[in-house]
Amino acid sequence: LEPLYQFMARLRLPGGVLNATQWLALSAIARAHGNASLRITSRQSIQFHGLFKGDIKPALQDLERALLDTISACGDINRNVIACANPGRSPLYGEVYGWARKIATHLLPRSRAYHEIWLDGEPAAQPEAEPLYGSSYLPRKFKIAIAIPPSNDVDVFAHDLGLVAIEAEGCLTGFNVAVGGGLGRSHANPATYARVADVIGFCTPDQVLAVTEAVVAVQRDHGNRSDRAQARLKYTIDRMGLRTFVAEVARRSGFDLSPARPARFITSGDDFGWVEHFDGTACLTLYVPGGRLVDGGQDHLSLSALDTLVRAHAGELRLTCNQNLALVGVTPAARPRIEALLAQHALDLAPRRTPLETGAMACVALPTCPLAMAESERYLPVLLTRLNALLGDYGLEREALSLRMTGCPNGCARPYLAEIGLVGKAPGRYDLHLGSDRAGTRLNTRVRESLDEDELVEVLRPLLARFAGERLPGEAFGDFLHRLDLIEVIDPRAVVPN
Ligand code: SRM
Ligand code: SF4
Repeated sequence: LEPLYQFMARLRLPGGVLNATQWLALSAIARAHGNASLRITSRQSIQFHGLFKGDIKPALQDLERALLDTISACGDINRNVIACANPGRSPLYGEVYGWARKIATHLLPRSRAYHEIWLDGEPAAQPEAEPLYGSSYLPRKFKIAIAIPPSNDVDVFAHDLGLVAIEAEGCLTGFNVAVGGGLGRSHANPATYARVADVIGFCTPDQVLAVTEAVVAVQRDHGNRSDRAQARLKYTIDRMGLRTFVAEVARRSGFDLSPARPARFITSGDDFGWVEHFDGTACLTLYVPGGRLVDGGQDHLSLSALDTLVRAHAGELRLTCNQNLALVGVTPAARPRIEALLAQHALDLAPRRTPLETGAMACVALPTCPLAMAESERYLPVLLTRLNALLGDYGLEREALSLRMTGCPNGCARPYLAEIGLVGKAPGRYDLHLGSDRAGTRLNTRVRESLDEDELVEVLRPLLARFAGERLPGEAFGDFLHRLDLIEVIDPRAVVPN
């Protein structure tokens, strides 16, 4: 079978916002053209899997009718701009979403090629000019995230450009600017590494497009175009030096950033269940195991049941960067009907799962990802059952430990920012990384290589036992490991810094 016979398509969806009609269109497209599943991604988007070649064009045309597209969701260009997805938490939510859209639009390619190729648009009459991207676009993918403290649900320091919304008296005063985050690495190439972004200053809202464009332009002109493994912005910054990079951004934008404002993150997870909004409506965040919606899957939410819920809601939806889904703007009058459907279709899984399960994330990996070295999405439920039992042995079953798994070191589920990160090495074998904080501000450390499931449990057991007995009140597992220097003593020969 020719290996590129079936494809994946990913939506461009700034801020992860959809309306009910769009959701139902996506669901219909997945059934008509894909493998009848929708996959919520770790960057607030939707992926279709199993699109055969002949289905791509009709699928993209159906998307267009729903006012959706896949432009620049992949490729060496600015990707989907992601933004805080917990609307109940802050009055800044609407404004920040507005900025995610403005930045996304500002950085869109001008080319009409997508329309010409997929939507039967008019062929371009003359060569198209790309003012920002030029003829050769960027050296590598480029990612932007906007966080609203204290929620770091977007993992703002994992992206090429992170913007941290700063509030004063309920108003958005601007953004702290962080540059050079990126998680992709390779087992075989020690010159690759995960990196958290550096905060370089503060800009006002009216400066943010200029700053964003300047950062992209410096990367366009200074990024490594001869070695893709060294092409992300994090390597450009480390090669140029942060100070030179910041000066170059200031030169291009025409102003200096002001000093960064205080900002504190406390969590990178989602608020499950109902959260009252300041405008009198409520938001319901549902736990979507593995981010996957499909009928008949034992470990998954049913796509058909969710369609029924979305039809009844008939309002806005928000995808989260933890691969979950929120119904936004539910009025008090609509709530009883939504609650009845939740109960009827058993859609509200969070109260019946442990915090370990609802906070865990896995990348897609096998069978669709061509880069996977090990299982991830399909294996995570199995592993979680085992780890739930392990936590139970020490009375830790209600502990919100963060665990993330990927099928290879590219880091698509951001495993290097989890308290327990598992990175696929070979079938059934994972590198173990330990020690991030729960706010997503500290990278973890690789402490063991190529563990199978039994070996993993064996390594974790004594650490969890000590955690249960010696932790300070409220102390998180990753912080505990650091405080007691347990990360270094697990097996010093195997500790390889990221
Ligand atoms: Fe990713 C490539 C899936 C978020 C780092 N990622 C891929 C591909 C397209 C494999 C490929 O190139 O053929 C995967 C498709 C699998 C499949 O079968 O669907 C894939 N990445 C995903 C998703 C769906 C994971 C998920 O389970 O949710 C996420 C889609 C996000 C979106 O909606 O745009 C996804 N990928 C990420 C993230 C997390 C993030 O951005 O917050 C990262 C780490 C952050 C970063 O970029 O540094 C990430 N993906 C990569 C890399 C390594 C990039 C690097 O700098 O080295 C690759 C490989 C590459 O680019 O060469 C990759
Ligand atoms: Fe594929 Fe690796 Fe990304 Fe997982 S982390 S989806 S295995 S590229």
